[in-house]
Amino acid sequence: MKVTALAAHTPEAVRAALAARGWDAQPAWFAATGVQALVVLLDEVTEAEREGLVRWGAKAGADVLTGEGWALVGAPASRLAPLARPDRLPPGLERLAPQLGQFLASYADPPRRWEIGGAALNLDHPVLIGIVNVTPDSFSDGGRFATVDRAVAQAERLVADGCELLDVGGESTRPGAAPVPVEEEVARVAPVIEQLVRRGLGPVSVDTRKAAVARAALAAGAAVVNDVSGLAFDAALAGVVGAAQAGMIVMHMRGTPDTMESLAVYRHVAAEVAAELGAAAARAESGGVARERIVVDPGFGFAKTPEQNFRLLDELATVVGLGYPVAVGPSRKRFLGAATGRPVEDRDRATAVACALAWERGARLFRVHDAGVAREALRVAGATTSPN
Ligand code: PMM
Repeated sequence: MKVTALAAHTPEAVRAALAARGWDAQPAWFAATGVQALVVLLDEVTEAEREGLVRWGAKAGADVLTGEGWALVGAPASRLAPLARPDRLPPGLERLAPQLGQFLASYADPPRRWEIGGAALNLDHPVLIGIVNVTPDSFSDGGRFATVDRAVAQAERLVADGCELLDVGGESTRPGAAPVPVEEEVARVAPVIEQLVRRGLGPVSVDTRKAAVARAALAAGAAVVNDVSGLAFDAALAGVVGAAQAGMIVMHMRGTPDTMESLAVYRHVAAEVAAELGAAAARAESGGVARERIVVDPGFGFAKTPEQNFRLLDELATVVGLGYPVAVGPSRKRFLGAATGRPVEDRDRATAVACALAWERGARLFRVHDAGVAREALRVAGATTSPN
């Protein structure tokens, strides 16, 4: 007999082993996701539920670690599956089924498309989102593309480098940035969006927290609204996006750019960011944005210390577990400078590595200032993942 240790960090190795033994692609993928070891953390668990889980774990051969109010369950996905089925659930564990079921379903069959205004983006490969900042004070390229012509030239470069969506922002979100009145923000972004769409450089996204700016941007041809406040800034924003049937990026942050640094306090950053982001995405859905139009983003650098950003990057699969496509925006951020010692204008290599790591953990969209190096890194990372 010969023993081979298979790589168990994703279902790929099992899928490949089964395919090599003649299995068809679909059954091989589903079997591979079934034997994949998963760990779920349950909070707000009652004493009776804890006891029920321990009993179930002993019978099912699952690992169950518990403390007061929580349980951590580790088992292959196929063994967890009965816990998500009301007809096979052990009595007393009914509260577990809906959320676990949603997680297992999206794990085995992740979203493959993102519906945006008038089109859809295919997520079977890394999708680059190019940043077109039209703010005079953005932290990395402030002032350089502050005119329409310059913004168009930058957009052309980004598209030539493989960007499939252009994100136009007219308000800096760095700490201490001056607030921009609605009329000023519209005057910055609307003419640029109009030009980009007219020249066929779209689809275009608008980076704004404000419903009034989003409305003007959508009228100018934007197909996506990217809200760094996760619908915490302007409650009317979801209705505007929903009515226009546009796409929406819901990003995680706490507080406002001025208060966020004092709010970077977490006991378990990935779990808390995922929970808060899940609530923000639910706000989007109940405000009228269809689920298939929503992308979530953990908000690197927003209310997170460098250490917390790295922890979050490593544990990004927890955010992916929400079941929405995940976008990330590590581009040129301070935590990359903390690791490399490089100044902001020399962080595109570090950005590319962060993007590749995020792809491996399940992110599908990557918001970058310079697409050239990121595209190469993501081509390599993407080539390690076979389409399923
Ligand atoms: N970061 C910034 C602005 N907008 N949007 C999303 N979805 N994700 C991000 O990480 C993000 C964002 C800040 O960076 P910039 O000032 O260079 O645009």
